[in-house]
This record gives sequence, structure tokens and C-alpha cells, in this order.
Amino acid sequence: MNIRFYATLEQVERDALQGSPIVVIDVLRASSTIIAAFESGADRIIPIGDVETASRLVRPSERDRKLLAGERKCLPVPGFDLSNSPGEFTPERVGGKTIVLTTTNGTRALAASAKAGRVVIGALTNVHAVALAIRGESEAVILCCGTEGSLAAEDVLCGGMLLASLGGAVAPESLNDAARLALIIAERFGADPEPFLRGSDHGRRLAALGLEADIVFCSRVGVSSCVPEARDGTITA
Ligand code: 3SL
Repeated sequence: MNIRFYATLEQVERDALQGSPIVVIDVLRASSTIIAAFESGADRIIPIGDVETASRLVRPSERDRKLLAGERKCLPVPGFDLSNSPGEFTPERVGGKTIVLTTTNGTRALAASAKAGRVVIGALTNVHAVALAIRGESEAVILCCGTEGSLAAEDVLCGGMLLASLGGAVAPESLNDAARLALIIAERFGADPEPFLRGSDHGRRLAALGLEADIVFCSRVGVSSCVPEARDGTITA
């Protein structure tokens, strides 16, 4: 399998991806939250780039079956049902529901991936399941979303762990420098990612806002076999 590895979303937006399967990784927190929602029985997730459009998509009369979720500057959006904390997405809150989700980077990455052949949502929690799901592909793009234009160490770690999990299926000559560094980071920190996530820029930002529980939640490796995929603007499991 040939791999194209992107350490930030901005590089992908320049390259205009078409055709290839793509794994979108936003460990803190959009990808982890999407996986948690499906683990709790959510029916589907509609990713939307901006708060206004998301709000328009859920009429007050639909609020019993359609929820508004997301964040801006890591914080809940006033009037929304849920923020972007994966622990909030319990079976009681989201079971059987449609979730309209808007986040700063994650939903933008999904929009940039719209022309990809297949769009898979990856995080530490489902990293091994994602490797199994894409193993048969002849090529794949690994997109580490980063945060507001900057590299996010936790996404690169997860990308490296995905490469490690793919193992011999990957053509080594296809790996760029970012992928090779990701593999080194995975080897060094993959066995116990929580301290690594806590020390990352975004981890420290979340901790300062009292969101340590989200870091713990998102650090759990391979606890989910759920592999959400986006198609025609909707994510399903
Ligand atoms: O930007 C995003 O998609 C979010 O995951 C960032 S946050 O952790 O929810 O602030």
C-alpha cells in the first residue's frame, strides 16, 4: 500500500485530494467524539463547517431526534445540546439520534476530504480497527488535522500508530519524512500515549479549561472496533 502522509490540514487543502481513500485523524477531539457517538448508538452525524448553518439544520420541532453538537475555542456553543467532549455522548443522550456536529478543525478536514474515494474517521481509540478496514487498499492518505493551521503532536502520534498497525502492508518507499517521524514518535510514545497527549499544545489547552477527562478518554488505544465513514456529507458507522 502506498501512503501519502499529511501532518497538517493546510497541506491537503493545497493538494486537492481526489479518488484516494483518506483517514481523517483529529484525536483531540473531533475524531474521538465521532467514534464515541457511534459506540453509544448514534444513528448518523452530519459534519458542518459553521455554527449558523448547523443551527439552521435542526428545527426546534426536531430536537427530540436531532441534536446540535460542537465547540468553538474548545468551549460549548450556546444553545447547543452537546459540546465536543466525547464523554458527553452517552447512549442516553445520543442513542438513535442524528447529530449535527460543527468543530474548528475536524469538520473543516472532512470538507477538504469530500472528493476522496473513501473517508474514514481515525483516532487512537479505533486505530487498530482502521488499519484492518483499509488494509486491502492499494493506496491511502493519512491526514493529521492539526489545530488551527499548526501541527498537532497527538494526531501525528496516531498517524504513526496507524502506520505501525498496518505494518508490512505499507510500501516503505512511499513514506515521506512526516510519516517516518510519525513512526518514530509512535514507537517511543505509543505504549502509553496519555502523558504525551497531556504535554501537547492542545492537551495543555484542554487541561487549562478543566477538560482533563477528555484527554484520558481520547488516550485509550484500540478500545473501539467502530470505523465511521463519511459519504455525501453524512457519517455513519
Ligand atoms: O477542531 C476540532 O475539530 C476540535 O476537535 C478541537 S477541540 O478539541 O474540540 O477544541
